[in-house]
Formats: sequence, structure tokens, C-alpha cells
Amino acid sequence: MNKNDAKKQIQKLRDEINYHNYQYYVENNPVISDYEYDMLLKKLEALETQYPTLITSDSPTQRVGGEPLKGFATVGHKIPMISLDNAYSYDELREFDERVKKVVTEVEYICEPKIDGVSIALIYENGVFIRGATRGDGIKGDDISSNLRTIRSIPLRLHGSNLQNAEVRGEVYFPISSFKRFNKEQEKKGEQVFANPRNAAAGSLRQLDPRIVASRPLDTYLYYISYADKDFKSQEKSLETLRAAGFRINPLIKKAASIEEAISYCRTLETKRESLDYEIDGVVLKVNSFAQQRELGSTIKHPRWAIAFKFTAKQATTKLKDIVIQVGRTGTLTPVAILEPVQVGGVTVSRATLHNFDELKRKDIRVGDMVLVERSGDVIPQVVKSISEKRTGEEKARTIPRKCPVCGSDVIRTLDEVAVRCPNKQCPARLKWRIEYFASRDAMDIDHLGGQTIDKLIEKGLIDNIADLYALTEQDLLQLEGFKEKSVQNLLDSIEKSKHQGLARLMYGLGIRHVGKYASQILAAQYQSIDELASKTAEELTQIHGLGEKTAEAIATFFATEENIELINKLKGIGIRTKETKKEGPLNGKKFVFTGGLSTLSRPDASDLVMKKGGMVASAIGKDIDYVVVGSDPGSKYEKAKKLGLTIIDENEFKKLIGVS
Ligand code: 0OX
Repeated sequence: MNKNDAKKQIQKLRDEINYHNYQYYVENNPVISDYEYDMLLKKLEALETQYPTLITSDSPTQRVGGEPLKGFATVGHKIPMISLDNAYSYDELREFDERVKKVVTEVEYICEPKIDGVSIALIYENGVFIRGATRGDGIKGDDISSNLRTIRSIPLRLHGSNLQNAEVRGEVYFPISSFKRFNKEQEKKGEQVFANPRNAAAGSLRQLDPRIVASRPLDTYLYYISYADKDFKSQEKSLETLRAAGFRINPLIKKAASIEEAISYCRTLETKRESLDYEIDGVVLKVNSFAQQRELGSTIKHPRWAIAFKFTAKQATTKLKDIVIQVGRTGTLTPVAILEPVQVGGVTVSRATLHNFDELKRKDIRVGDMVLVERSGDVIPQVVKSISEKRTGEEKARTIPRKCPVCGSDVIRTLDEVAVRCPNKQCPARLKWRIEYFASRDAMDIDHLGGQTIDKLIEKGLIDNIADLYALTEQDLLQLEGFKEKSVQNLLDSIEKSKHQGLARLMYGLGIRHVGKYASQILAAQYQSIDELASKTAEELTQIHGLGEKTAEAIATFFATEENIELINKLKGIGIRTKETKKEGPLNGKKFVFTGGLSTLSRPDASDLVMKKGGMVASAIGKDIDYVVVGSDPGSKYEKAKKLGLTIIDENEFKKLIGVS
């Protein structure tokens, strides 16, 4: 192919890829399969490698993230990014409306969800993205162009010809569902976890290596044209123009004919707040007409034509009454804050996690402190910081306990671990967790056996280990407060049923360190029985594909411990299934990963289906994964799967494959 033909071909491919990119990331309506999309991208990459002089900054190949930077350059904003005035009550909104009406009449408002993300400004010249910056202090910000370029919903070339030379503003955010997954993965890897989606977005955009940013599922909503070579008549028209130019515009934006209509919008949106996949902290009201906006003008601080109505905060300050120690499943001691109950975003909070003792020390949080509590992106509230200005001198720092608060054993702390542990395997706290874990949905799935029931069983001395569950009688259970004949029978039935769950669930339920759902499935697929498994050395176990050294060692150690062997023998004696007959079928040994939300199946149900057919469910993407099932708002796993060229299927294809409809 000569250079001229290549040029034409490259342009055609770029147009095609840009179109599909837009359909996928902005319209949420993919037209071709991921595989086909990847093929187009690969073709383009190949041509650009062959003709490097034809590479341009707006090519879709430029989104993967270039070389790491040494630092960000500072850029001045041509027009300052001024901030919004806040209103905390509907009456303050009515006062705002009165101020507006002193200057102009017949006002319409545009009501926009106020995205709690990171403000950005994007500059386009001749329709091409050339620079993007953070808000900074409003006068100058950081040039984060190479990071913004990796965000798929930001067009590198504008659609149509309505916007050519312009600066547009909006918000970058980290979707909540992805944030939860992301934090879990970061924690697993021992890397930084973020306190909330906003920090995760800000932290990502501050990365000096754009390749890292490219792997994060950042998204955008745009809402403002700061300048353009054309004039638009209203905010409504600006939003339409932005949408037509290829930007993502929030679908909940509405026009209100009066302040009362705007207030009722605020009311409704606040009730929807928890159901959205992005965090919002209020509503921005903007006078729709630009002629009216000009008449109203701005003060040095804020525009007079807009206001931010703030929802009840998801942060609150309260007194930290005590720090108690919770003992976890593996004996890990976790400090938990007991708080003077406080309303945080509509929920009463009286406990919050302090994560671990290192963090407690780093944040210098003391009993008696006034603390800032936040409930965000995740259900467990956390203590953000102590307010040291409010200290009286009476506050007491809590040191690492020497003894387990439940059983009194001396605690241990190994050098390579942040965790402080109770070494007593018979500690009642651990027994409770062990039983809870054993009975959980992904393990033996014993219904009607919740935490409180387990507490009562331990208190009454009815169970000392897992096997004791199977010796429980009707008389035993009738002693428990709140248990009647029917509830007793239900529990006994579920316990009985659990005997037949099979080797994978049993292995998982035993709670061996590092043996998660996936490892237990691999083990059950590889070995026929628990006896066979128990006879293997760590070295032999490492030879199983997909099993790490740490896991193998933990398994060998587990089976080298006498009380564990005793437990296994008891379980066998009870008639619990510890053998696996090999499943034969088309999905035998096939490995699945799920990412994003499924609409007709729950994740546990989908996993069950896979396992019933002899397949396995992994939590991380790797080269050996056979199918990646992608639902709505998929996480970074999806990107990784695409990069590795794995087979990606949607929910319907999955159901077909597995034989359900
Ligand atoms: C938001 C948001 C922020 C531009 C004109 C006045 C302030 N966080 O969602 N700012 C604005 O408007 C700017 N609109 C928004 N929707």
C-alpha cells in the first residue's frame, strides 16, 4: 500500500473507531462486539507503525497512555474558573430567585445534578483536543492532557462543525461500582486505597504515568462552554451543542419554569441519590438564558446567575466515645470507633472502621476526640480525621493491645504484616467467624444460621468447632431465645442439606488462609478427594496451574495440623461429601470472570451455574481465562480482558452458553 492509500485507510479506520467508541462510552449502546472493535484498533495500530509520520494526536491509538511525566506544567485559564455560591435550604434557593428577579423577569432554570468529581477544562482547536487542565485555584491549574486523553468519553476530535475552537468544562468522576471493586483490588495488592470515589478520581488524574490512568475506569459529564467561536443563546442550547459534539451530558438535567419547580427537582433528585452510580452532592441551578446571565453578571467570587444547592452532607463531626477491638476470622485485631450517634447523609452512624493500628497512629485519632466521619462510595462509614483544634487535653491515644480482648491470649505481630493477631485458634471470636464463614453463601450455604444465632450457640456451649454444628438437636436449638419448632426445623434442614455441597465449597468454607473461591475450585477440579489433597506437599501443590506458593504452603500447613485432621475426620464421619466425581461437559475446567452488573442474575447465582457445569469462576483477569462475562458499568477487568484479547461475552451469550434462558 502506498502512503496515500494508507492515509485514506487510516482516516477511514479512525472515523469508524471513533464512532464505535462514542457508541460504547457515551451512548452506552455498543454496535459491534469488543472483538471486532479490537480488530479495527489493531489494524489502525499496524498502519500507524508502518507510517509513523501519519500519527496524529487525535488518533484513537493515542489513548493508551504515553510516557510517564516528570511533573505537570502549570497552565493559566483564559477565563477564570470561578466557583459557585452555595445554598443549604430551599429558602436560600427562594432568596436566590428573588435576587435574580430584581434584575431580570421570566426566568427559567436549568437544574443539573452536581457531580462530586474533579473539575476539568478541555481546550479544542480546529475541532481537535489539544489540552486539558484541572481547575487548580481557578486562575491556573495543572496540564493533565496526557491523562485526560486516556478517558474514552472525552472526544479527541469533535463531531460536526458547531464547535471548533472552544474551551469546555465539566467533571471527571470514578463510578461508584468500579470504585468499590478498584479499592478491593488495591487492598489485595497492598496498594493505596482511596477514601471515596472523588479522591480516587483526583488521585488518578494526579498520576504521572498516563498508562496507569488508562487502566482506571474514569468517566465524565460536561456542562459548560467557557468560550467558543460561536455564541449560544442558553444553557439548554449549550448542552445540546456539547452533546452533538460528542460529549457525555448528564441525562437527569432538566429545565424548570419556576423556582418551586426547581425545588421539587432537588427533592426528587435527593431521593434518587443512592441509586446512582456516581456521587452527587447537590443540584446546580443555572439561569437558562445567556442574555439574562449577562445582565446578572458575577461578583468577584461567584456568578449571580447560578447557585449550588447542597444535599445533606455525607460527612459529619461527632465525638469518638471509645475505640473497641474487633477480632476477625483469622484472628486479626481491628480497631473500631464507637461514636456519639450522628446523622450522616440520612443514616444514623454509631460505629466506624479505623482500618488498622498503623492508620490509627498515622491519623493520630484518640478516644474523646471530635472526629470527621464519612459515609461514601461504600457502606462502612469511616473516620476521616480527628479535629485536633477541638482537643481539651483529656483525649487518650489507644495503643496496640497486648492481649486479645476476647480470650486474653498474647497477641502477635509479624514484621511483614500490618496486622495484629490473636494466635489462639480456639478463641471464641475466631470460632464465631469460622462458623459464619463456613455457613456463608459461597461456602456451605447454610440458611438461617446468622451471626446472632452463632453467638448464642457459642455462649450456651453448644458448639466448639464446625463439626459440632452437625450434632445439634431439636432440644439444643429450642433452648435458644426466639427459636420455635418451625425455626428449629428450618435450621436443621439447612444444616442437613449442606452435607452435600461438595469439595470446592467445603475447601472454601474451611477458611484456609489464601484459599479463596477460585483456589478451592481449582483444587476440587484437580483432586478427587480431601484425602488426596491432604497427602500433597506444598511443592506438589504449587505445580497446579493457578495456585500460588503462599496458597500451597497454607494448604500444606493446614493439613499438617493435627486438630484440622481431626476436624476433617469428624466431618467425614458425619457424612459430609469430601469426594468429587469428575464432571464431564463442555464447560469442564473452563474459567470465567465476571465484571460489571448483570441484569437478570445475581453474581452468586451466575457463579453457581458455572460451577454446576464443571466450570470455574476466577476473580482476576489472566491469560488463562476462557470467558469474560461483561455486564453494565464493567470495571478495569474489562479493559484488561480486551488488551489480552480474551473471549468477552454479554449476559445473554453467557446464559446461552450455560444453557439457561
Ligand atoms: C457539577 C457542576 C459544577 C460553570 C458555570 C458555573 C459553575 N459539579 O456538576 N459547575 C457547574 O457550572 C459551573 N455545573 C455543574 N453541573
